Amino acid sequence: MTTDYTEMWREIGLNLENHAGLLGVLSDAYKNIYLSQKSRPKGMEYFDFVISEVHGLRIKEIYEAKESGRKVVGTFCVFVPEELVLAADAVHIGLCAGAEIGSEEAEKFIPRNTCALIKAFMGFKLAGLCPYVELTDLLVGETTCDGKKKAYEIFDQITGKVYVMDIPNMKSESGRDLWHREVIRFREKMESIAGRKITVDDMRRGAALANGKRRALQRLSRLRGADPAPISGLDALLVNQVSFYDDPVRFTEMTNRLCDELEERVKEGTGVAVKGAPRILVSGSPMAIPNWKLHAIIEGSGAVVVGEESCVGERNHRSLLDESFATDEEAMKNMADRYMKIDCACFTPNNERLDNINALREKLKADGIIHYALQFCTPYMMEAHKVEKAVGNTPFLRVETDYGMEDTGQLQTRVQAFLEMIS
Ligand code: BJ8
Repeated sequence: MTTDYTEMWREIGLNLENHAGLLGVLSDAYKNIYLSQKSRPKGMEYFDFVISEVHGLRIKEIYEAKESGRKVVGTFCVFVPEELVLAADAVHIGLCAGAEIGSEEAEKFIPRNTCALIKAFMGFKLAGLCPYVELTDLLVGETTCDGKKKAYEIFDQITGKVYVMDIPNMKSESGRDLWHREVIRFREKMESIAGRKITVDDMRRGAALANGKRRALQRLSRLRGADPAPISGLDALLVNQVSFYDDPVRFTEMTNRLCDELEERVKEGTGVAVKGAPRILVSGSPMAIPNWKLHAIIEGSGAVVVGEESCVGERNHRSLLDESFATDEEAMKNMADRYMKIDCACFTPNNERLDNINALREKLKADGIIHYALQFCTPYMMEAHKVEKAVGNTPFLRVETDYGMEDTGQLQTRVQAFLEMIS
């Protein structure tokens, strides 16, 4: 960062000492993992810049948006209808965190055996490290896994601004009805936050923005099907992570520009790894920024990650919202339908996920699947068994880990043995 943002961080209420430590660690990790990669597309320079300003310029933009009267809404799950946030002209930020920070603070409120993702969003807040959380007017939780459900109750005691969407456990008729009503209730909540009605035109505008991002990410996903892969898994993961907090118009434009370049690379046969390098599909729990551990290990071992079957990946952008609505009712129905397609392991049964993984494996020509579950993430740990059976003869490795670095050596050994087996 070239600008000094200390005054802004002080005003927001961050713990300046802890925060300086966090930025130092992030910057070192980024240099080691990202900037050392070979043959990166030029279009990644924009994303390098975004990371260098992750708590700088983007926070300044949001701060200014707030001063101009816009609201800021933070979410933790891809179930929260982003288009309704955008329709209310609010800023939408995905708040999940991928670093082991503030765990000790978090463990004063939640059990030790809670997944790292939950500990991190609590920990970042409690340690005074997250400017995004501080700037939000509303934090939207959801009833997905038990850990999140109960953590939101505590998070509301701490922040006083949590709203929870009721997500059904089953995609039954009554489950779908419940969800439809929840989408309407969320729209009303957004109207009360924004202090005005959300019109059909507003929703069209929100839908176009959200779908624009999804189309760009779908394009990126398709391009990763080429051999040699034109972009590393690390870089593609980063683009997906940045999609949760960047300005949607700028993000879409820069991702499409990156894809233009990747199309050229595919035509020329330029790749980030040699043609024929093992191609890995990573599937499972979401990898929030800056959780790059598994990708760094896989790609550091000579393979290339060609896809993420996760919420920071395909599950977030696989389906578009049907924009052909003309009335309020149609808009609500289309939104409810679009989100009910999400194949999160919190549902029972969740057979669509198995079909989606097989389709993705074929589309990306993956040689093997690494199933990734955060420790204590019961839904994904449990579902690994069904995934392994569903992918048949495709080589499959099950990994459970957290945000810490203690198991890096052990993971490296397991991943390398897996890749040798594939070769
Ligand atoms: S739609 S995956 S974003 S709930 S890792 S907190 S599941 S114990 S994040 Fe998720 Fe929405 Fe589902 Fe996606 Fe719980 Fe697992 Fe932790 Fe998780």
